[in-house]
Amino acid sequence: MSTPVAYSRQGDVAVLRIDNPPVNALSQAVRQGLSDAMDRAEADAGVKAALIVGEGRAFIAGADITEFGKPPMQPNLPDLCTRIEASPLVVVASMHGVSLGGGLEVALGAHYRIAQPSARVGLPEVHLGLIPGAGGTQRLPRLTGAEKAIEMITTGRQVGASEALGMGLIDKIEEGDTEAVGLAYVQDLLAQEAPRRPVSALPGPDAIDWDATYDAVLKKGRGQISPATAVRAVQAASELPFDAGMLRERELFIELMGTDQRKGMIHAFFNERAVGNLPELKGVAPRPLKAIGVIGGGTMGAGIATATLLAGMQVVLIEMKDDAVEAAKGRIGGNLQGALKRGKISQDAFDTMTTKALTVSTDYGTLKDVDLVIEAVFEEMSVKKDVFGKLDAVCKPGCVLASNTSYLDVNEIAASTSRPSDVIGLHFFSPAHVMKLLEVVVADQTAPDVVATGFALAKALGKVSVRAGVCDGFIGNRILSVYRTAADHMVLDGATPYQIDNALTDFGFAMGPFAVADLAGLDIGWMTRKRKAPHRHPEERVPTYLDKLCEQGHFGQKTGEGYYLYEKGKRGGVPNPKIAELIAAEQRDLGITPRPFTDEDIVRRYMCAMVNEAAKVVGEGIARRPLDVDMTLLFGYGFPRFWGGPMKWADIQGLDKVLADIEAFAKDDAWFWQPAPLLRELVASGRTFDDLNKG
Ligand code: 3H9
Repeated sequence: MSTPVAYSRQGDVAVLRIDNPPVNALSQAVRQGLSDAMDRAEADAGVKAALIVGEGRAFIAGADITEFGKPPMQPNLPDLCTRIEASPLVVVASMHGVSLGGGLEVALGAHYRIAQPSARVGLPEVHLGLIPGAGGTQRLPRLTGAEKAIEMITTGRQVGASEALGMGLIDKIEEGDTEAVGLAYVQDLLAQEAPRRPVSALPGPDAIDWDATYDAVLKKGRGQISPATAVRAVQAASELPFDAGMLRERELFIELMGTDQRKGMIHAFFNERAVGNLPELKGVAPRPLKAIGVIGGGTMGAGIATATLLAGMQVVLIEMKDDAVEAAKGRIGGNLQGALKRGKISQDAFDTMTTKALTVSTDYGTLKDVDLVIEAVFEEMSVKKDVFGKLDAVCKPGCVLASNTSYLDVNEIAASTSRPSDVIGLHFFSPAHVMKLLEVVVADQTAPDVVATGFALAKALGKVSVRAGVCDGFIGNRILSVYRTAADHMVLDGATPYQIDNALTDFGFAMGPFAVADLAGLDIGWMTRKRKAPHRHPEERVPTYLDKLCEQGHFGQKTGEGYYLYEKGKRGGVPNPKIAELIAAEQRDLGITPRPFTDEDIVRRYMCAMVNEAAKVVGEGIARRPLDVDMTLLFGYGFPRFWGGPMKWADIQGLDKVLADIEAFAKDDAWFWQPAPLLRELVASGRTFDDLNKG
């Protein structure tokens, strides 16, 4: 049977070469191969040292994540690392690309480590809801001390080679072929008669204030438990002998392996990658993407232009008047200045982007050569149609015409042009050069290669792209409007906006819905309420207390007053007492007796509303798969990653329980809580949302 670990001999050195594309994950076959190759090296007469190298783009990217949740297969990784370390040979790891998780743990099992200047190392297990489980929490702090190890493990941060050298994590940096530089290093060590140097033999790290560190990391994790658990594992490295520390690490690792958070985060890991792979686009080539047009230089247009410039493309931005041209240039320049300050781009790149790569003009004629144009003007159908008419007249044949609308009918926009098959929705999230999500909205007549071009653009911009169908709000904003409504109903019935915000940040959201509304601007919701008023169903419950605040010109953070009061220069706000008065007045008018809600009630209603609407969105084909909804909420709406997304959350709760809750809520408000047919179907057939992802 072929093994992914090749064995060869270079004089008195055995070379163990791991070749398991794409990233040399430590599958069972690789673990077995490494173990066998170590046995062979030790039995090979005259061999004094073993050199471990990786083929392809990484040394080793870590344990094979696809094996998690399945029955364990021998040899296990901690034993393998211990076995490597215990070898009588001098063992050296020669690292390139990334050495992550179990990959770094294998290298820490070696006696010496050499790396390419471009190599990066890290222990990213917390991003999977885990801690390092093959000695990383015990060996790393023995080399770096507790504080640096805790910082690396609890953030999952990747460290570059020179920083790793400074931390004592690696011993040497050398550019060149990994095997050649590794062999030269081994020969040096052998010539100096350098001893085997097991990290486990080093003393454990000095004590720090473990409880305070644990509490601080727990708080920062906003509900995520693995980073704080890592602190306890490093504490064991300080307080226990090595072997007992390893047992403690194993115990904690296995405990985390059984958690819902681990399931949620691994769901997020794989689906973040799967979401852009659409079966319908297999073999469909995207159109070229060298020059991009942007219509409108407000916050959104300038953000889109910034993201596009940062991806190395040419941008032509159109504004209406000369002063708006200057303002747009200023906004884009400001965004790029931020990237320059953070070291994301060089001064040279900044100069090219702001001068050569960017044209801002009032003349639509300058768009004649662009490959794709994104309209980001006022959300009003007549304005959009006017813009698309102009684009239709000036853009070259084959140019993709995209709208950044967040809820308008892309079919209607497409129909206003002579080339509906070239029209698509590209819904960016503000600030567009920061937010990772892009909804690619496919209209009835959009050509497949135009869809492929939307996805190719997203990839070039480093975004997570989700395919959405046409409906009011597409995937994200449509679902948002429903769970926001559930929150509004709870306020009418007795929960305060502040209790709701707190319950949801405790659940893991970055911000609660009312703090978000203040940040986005209360005028947006006010306008939407007015827009929707004429078509409203008579049974729909819509609170109006906030309109009164808006009528007084209070729109949230930007005016200093909303659900919260904001003091200049201070982060966050304090509850606005006017809100309680306005709510109480509305409750009196409607004859509602406020009732108490527990935090659990709040989360349950909010999440059930989200899942129910999401199930309708999937059932209607607006989202093709539940995973598309999960990634939309994760990357565009601050949904806690450790739950994997609302559909994964629902699967974990049990869909029968979610449906039973919705049916119970419907007893008080049957119009709002109409169970999604798809949810009923899945419960009846005993399936999960995740089953639909596999189809
Ligand atoms: C661990 O090590 C636990 C131990 O402490 C203890 C154990 C007892 N396994 O991201 P890409 C796949 S936990 C399986 O598109 P890039 C990935 O799904 C692990 N598969 O490329 C994708 O597949 P597809 C700690 C993996 O160049 C393909 O490889 N390690 C794994 O943008 C290419 O990936 C981590 O958490 C894996 N470990 O980025 C590292 N890794 O083509 C996780 C990747 O079918 N990985 N795949 O979609 C990464 O961060 C990035 O993948 C990496 C490459 C930086 C390596």
